[in-house]
Amino acid sequence: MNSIYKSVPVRSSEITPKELFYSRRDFIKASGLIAGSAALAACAPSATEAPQKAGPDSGPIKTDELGDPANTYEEITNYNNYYEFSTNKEAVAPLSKDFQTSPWTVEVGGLVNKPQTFGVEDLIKKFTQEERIYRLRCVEAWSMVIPWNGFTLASLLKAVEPTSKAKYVHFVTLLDKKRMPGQGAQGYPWPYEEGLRLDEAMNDLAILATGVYGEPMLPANGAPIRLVVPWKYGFKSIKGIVKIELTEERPNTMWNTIATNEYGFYANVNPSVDHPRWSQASERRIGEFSRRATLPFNGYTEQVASLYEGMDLSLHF
Ligand SMILES: Nc1nc2c(c(=O)[nH]1)N[C@H]1C(S)=C(S)[C@@H](COP(=O)(O)O)O[C@H]1N2
Ligand SMILES: [Mo]
Repeated sequence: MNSIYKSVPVRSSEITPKELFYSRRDFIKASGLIAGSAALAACAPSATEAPQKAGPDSGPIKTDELGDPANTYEEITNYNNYYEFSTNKEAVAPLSKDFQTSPWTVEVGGLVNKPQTFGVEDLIKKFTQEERIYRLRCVEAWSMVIPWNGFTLASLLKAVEPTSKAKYVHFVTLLDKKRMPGQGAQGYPWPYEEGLRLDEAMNDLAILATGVYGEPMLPANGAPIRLVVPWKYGFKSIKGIVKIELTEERPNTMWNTIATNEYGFYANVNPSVDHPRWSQASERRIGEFSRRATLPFNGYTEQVASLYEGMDLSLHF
């Protein structure tokens, strides 16, 4: 997780969306430049001239509630953190493309009255499906805007009825070295595991996602089912979930086990608490060329700040 300074090459896909293409051509015409690849590269969009982004269906541009355009489907599905496949963000998509995501079950148990194992299809049928356009802020100081499809984690938790003893929710990724070649890497306590406090898990922003841009989720994004908690650093949003367990004790999380002082349990996006090795004050939105300020709770303060009342946020990184 220390490759933040690695530059991301401009993909042809960042140039192809027609809205972007035409706006650049207009600029080229206006400035009297000759259209060509060098000229196109030279007038890369700035942060003030927000690039227009299109989805796989080239339908209307989707934006988040702050008005920021969603990243392209290309960007979202080809620049990924998924250490079970590779630590190289651009290698995840090719290495995971044939990963079998069906059949797939999620075991939901622990301190609940109604433990149950669900097929992913059943979850999609049973719970109200929604689109949520969320910012994803990686702890490595890059971000994207992603239109997810999924359902609230609260709806699933209510269905299994947590007992009064349940205080936390523990999530576990599939463990299968044959299918997830990155799990052969030494030094990681596989399987990937994550956790939330029960009240965080019940917050309406927390979803289990099964799709992106209205398409079934691809393996690179965590298919068939992954968590999305947009006010926390990206590593909390665990992919390829096979088990959800309600517990009384705070669960282990893989990144906290590896580096306790770098990746806390809470991991709420907080521009005023730096990572020990880099600043968290700003971020690079994938597809943009200048940095932007990181927002407290990744811009979701209104929805989540009450969860942390009375906590010293400067300590809970
Ligand atoms: N199982 C698992 N989940 C994971 C990861 C991982 O390596 N393994 N990486 C995390 C990190 S660091 C980030 S930033 C997000 C990236 O999600 P995306 O590739 O869909 O953008 O997934 C998170 N979930
Ligand atoms: Mo991340």
